[in-house]
Amino acid sequence: MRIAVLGGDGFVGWPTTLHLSNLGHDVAVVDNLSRRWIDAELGVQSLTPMDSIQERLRTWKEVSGRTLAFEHMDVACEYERLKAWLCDWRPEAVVHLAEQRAAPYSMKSDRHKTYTVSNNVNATHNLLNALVASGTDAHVVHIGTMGVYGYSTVGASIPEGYLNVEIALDDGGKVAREILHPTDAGSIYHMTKCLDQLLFAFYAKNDGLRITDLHQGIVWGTHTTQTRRHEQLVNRFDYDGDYGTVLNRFLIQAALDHPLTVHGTGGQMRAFIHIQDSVRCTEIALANAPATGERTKIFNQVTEVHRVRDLAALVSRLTGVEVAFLPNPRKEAPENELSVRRDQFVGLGLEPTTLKDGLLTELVDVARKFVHRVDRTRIPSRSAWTREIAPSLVTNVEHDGPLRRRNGSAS
Ligand code: USQ
Repeated sequence: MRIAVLGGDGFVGWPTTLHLSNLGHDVAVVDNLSRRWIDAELGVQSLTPMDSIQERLRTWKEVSGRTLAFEHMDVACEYERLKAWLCDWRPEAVVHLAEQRAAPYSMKSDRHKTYTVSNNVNATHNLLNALVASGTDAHVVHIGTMGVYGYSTVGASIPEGYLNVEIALDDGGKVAREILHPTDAGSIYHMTKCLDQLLFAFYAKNDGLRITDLHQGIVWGTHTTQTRRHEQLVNRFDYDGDYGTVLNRFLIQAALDHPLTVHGTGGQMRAFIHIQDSVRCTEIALANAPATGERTKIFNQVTEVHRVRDLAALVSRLTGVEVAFLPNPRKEAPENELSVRRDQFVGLGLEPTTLKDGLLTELVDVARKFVHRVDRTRIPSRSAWTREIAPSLVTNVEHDGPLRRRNGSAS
């Protein structure tokens, strides 16, 4: 299949690209390299030493004999170019990851909110619009988030995208309907993924676009089988307070002997998936496209559910590093329950990598190996969800450099 991976230079995009290329697909990476610019803006770098995209492509060709096309393009801003490129390259599938994916980054300031909304929503809409306008019948596989549902429960597992409801009629009767599960975003970033869902529903209904939306949990791990094939193919690993996700952060903190930074009581329950399973899920989704005219297919892309403080306790037990309970920079429920349906991927052959199997390898192969590259001052999460929360972060973390404050909000 001819597959375009939009955002193919990112944390999930790069291993996805290699995985699909290795399966024999003809793959093009489309990326504006914004993640590299954001590293420069934040003054951080990936824990793992990453090469340029051109070097990565050259190395892949050397290792696998397979060529990857590369288009340096901003799909959120260059609509006409995107349309022309689709006409020219004619993908049969598009994997869409061309979105700003960090919740804390999206909440840093009003500028970051505006950037995240305009980048993410325009990228999605430009893609759908250009597919229709160019007459490209490509299956769109979008990497969405579990965060569209929110993380609360009424005691029922979260279904895969759609909810059965009964509506009371004016005449006293009742009618059954299946609706998109209501959204409850916890950050501007998560909200953009909620808006994406509405765009998908519209374009599937109006134009018959074939779309799959993958509601992914928190991805942990670094390597996949393909990124391990050469040191220059290594995946990025974010540990900083904006882009580092919770379990990967705990692992690098443990390697540094830095107290594990639990927000609040750590009672937050979240869904997780290993990076190897993430790329496998995309492969499965591509092989199971909806038919023209079918509604958007939605999968919950998660393999395990854990509470943040339990993860911290697990890493602490493995390494002897202490746990620090810090003021929470986010506006989120201090404690929640989470139960998620995930039958579809397992039914289609996914064999999950569990924390039990992968955690130690990750600690030894990645965190301890590259610990010398860490800037400890980048570890604290300084992005406050509200002005009221910001002052509590001043005393937030040990081992910290000076905290800059702007307009009453920490940055
Ligand atoms: N947390 C800590 N300590 C830390 C970092 C995070 O206690 O040092 C807590 C947060 O307060 C939050 C939970 O851990 O309650 C998860 O935070 P996270 O940064 O690991 O994940 P999140 O911001 O939710 O976003 C990540 C990805 C995003 C993806 C999402 C899936 O960055 O792209 O969509 O996970 S989900 O969480 O299921 O919505």
